[in-house]
Amino acid sequence: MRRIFLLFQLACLLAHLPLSAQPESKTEHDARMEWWREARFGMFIHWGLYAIPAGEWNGGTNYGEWIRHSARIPLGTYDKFKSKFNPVRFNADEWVKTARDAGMRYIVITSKHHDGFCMFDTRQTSFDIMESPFGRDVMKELADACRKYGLKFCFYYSIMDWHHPDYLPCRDWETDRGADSADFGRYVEYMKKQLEELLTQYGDIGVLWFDGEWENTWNDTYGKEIYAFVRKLQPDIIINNRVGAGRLDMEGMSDEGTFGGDFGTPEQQIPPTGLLGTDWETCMTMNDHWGYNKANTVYKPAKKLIRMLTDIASKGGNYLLNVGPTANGTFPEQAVSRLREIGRWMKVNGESIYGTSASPFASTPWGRCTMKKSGDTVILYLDVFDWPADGILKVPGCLNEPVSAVLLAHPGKPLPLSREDDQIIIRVPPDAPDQANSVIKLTLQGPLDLTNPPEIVADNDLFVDRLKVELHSDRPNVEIRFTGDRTDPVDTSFLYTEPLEIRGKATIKARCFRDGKPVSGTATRTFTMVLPLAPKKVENPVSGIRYHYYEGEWDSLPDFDSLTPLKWGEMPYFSFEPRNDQERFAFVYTGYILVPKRNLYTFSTASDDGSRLYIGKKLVVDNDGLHGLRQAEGSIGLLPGFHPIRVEYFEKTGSDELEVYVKTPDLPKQPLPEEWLVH
Ligand code: H79
Repeated sequence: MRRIFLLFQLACLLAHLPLSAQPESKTEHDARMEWWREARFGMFIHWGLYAIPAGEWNGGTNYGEWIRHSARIPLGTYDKFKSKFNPVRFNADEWVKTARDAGMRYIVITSKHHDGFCMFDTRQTSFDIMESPFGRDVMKELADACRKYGLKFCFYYSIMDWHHPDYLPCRDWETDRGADSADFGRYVEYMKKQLEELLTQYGDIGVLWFDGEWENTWNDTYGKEIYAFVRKLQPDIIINNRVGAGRLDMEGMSDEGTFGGDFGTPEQQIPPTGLLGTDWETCMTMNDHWGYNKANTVYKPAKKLIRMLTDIASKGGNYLLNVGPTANGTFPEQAVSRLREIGRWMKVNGESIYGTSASPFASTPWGRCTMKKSGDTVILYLDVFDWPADGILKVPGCLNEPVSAVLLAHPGKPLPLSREDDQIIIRVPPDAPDQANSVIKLTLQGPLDLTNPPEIVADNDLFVDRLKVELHSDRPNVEIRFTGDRTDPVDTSFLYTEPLEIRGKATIKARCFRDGKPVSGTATRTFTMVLPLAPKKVENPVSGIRYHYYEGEWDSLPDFDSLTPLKWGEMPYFSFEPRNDQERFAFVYTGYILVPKRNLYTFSTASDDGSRLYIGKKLVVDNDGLHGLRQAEGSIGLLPGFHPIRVEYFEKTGSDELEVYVKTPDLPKQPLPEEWLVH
């Protein structure tokens, strides 16, 4: 049976359960996450047999840690790298000191990547470093060095394994590993035995960083089991979201209602804004490869890396920056020099990174901002990327009394401060002390009092009959006044005291006032009432839906009317079961949904690749295009009864997945119930 069925039941079960199998209070969770949130900056290390070919195979030079897969190297050929692995210049102390001197507080290293080679002493396979000429347990040496220099030691572990005889799926090009005798359950047992070794042989481990979870053999049931297993062996450990199966695309966050571990993992990208209330960590390479590639000598400049670290901290995330060591056991020179430059910057400016929280400003024209609160004092670290030519730095929209400002580069020299309306004016020297990021530490008398507009909070911009709207501001001593007639709020406008109930199209404008004077910008949000669609008559409905199955190669959903389906029929729920091939196929599902009451219905699809959902003639969800698991949603008003539904889906290559969800103002997001589907 397809994974969607499993997920369907699971998502219902899991929706309101805490992430771990053992119940954990928020206080306990915060305590477990504390060192990680404080650290903000870590080193990723991708090291394995792939360092030997160093990215080159049969004339191609663009390979990395995926080389066995991308170049389709036979198992027997790849295995021979084991007898060549002899990194004689490896020195654990040197690696750890390089990370420490760069300001990094933890190291995450590949104990096993997708190629299945184990870089640690394992009794579960002979495909490990102990059987190489080197024969030393580098993980033990690194664990000891991390302890010595005060860094947290953490393991990366790939779920996907192209080497193990029981791992599934096999690739169609694999000749020496057959699917017939493979047993995925047995593979999971192998994983558990290895995880037990990793969690008992090397002392306290900071993070278990899973990866390679996206193939259709992995699911949230396994994810939950492995998560609980790991936490049982080391209760304080932190586990990334790739232990579960709900990660959406390389943006790295997990889908609502799936099993998301302890933090999200954006890969090679930084979220455009902070992600409120979630922990996340951007992992990134300095050049274009994770594993060592000798031809790829262009690295991001240190200035760019420093600004990325700052950008991430200003959005409340961690930065896990990768190094791909060579086969002789050294870090590439380009990586070392950049780490040294970052270290120089961190030595001066580290306090603007460690233990800070996200910027409280909506925007900071000259750069970024991070924040620390202690008692009645608020410290803002102003990360100035664009140094003001006139020597005047303006902090807009801040009503707090400034106490002091200094450049972290010259902590002994206070900078002159003044105020112009809601702007704090800081006089700065003519030249930036740092080309990447000059940090000004601005100390304020708390609590924070920024002129950010109040928040207008509601489920949706659309509604059917009525909508609850709340206005929020966390500022001290303000009242919120609002209008519903598109005029700007003044000191005599309606005073907000309790949630509003909207019963017709309305534009709400809201603003904060203190002593009769406006002390914020104005927030605006428009709400639209929609007419719910009338249901259709359906003669003799039977449960399930119709499907039409197509084959072809597309980059977006085709015009199905001009195509001939290869198969059609009925099925109980959206499934790929009837397909002939794992790739280059499409399904169109049609039928009716029986909705229970007059309401606003919000549908969403999570799909890889594209999908669309229509109710009647209206396109409600547009999630088209070639992409990894991605989600999109849309809303429509419906009267109780039968409504035509049409879901289109296509898959080009790689993973395939389709999930359809529904929510209403009184129903949390859940897979579209099977009982609603008829045809
Ligand atoms: O361990 C690193 C990567 O190997 C792993 N995650 C990070 C932390 C990763 N797995 N998959 N991906 C990243 C994205 C998928 C990339 C692919 Fe390809 C595109 C796989 C096949 C096509 C890149 C290009 C790898 C081979 C060719």
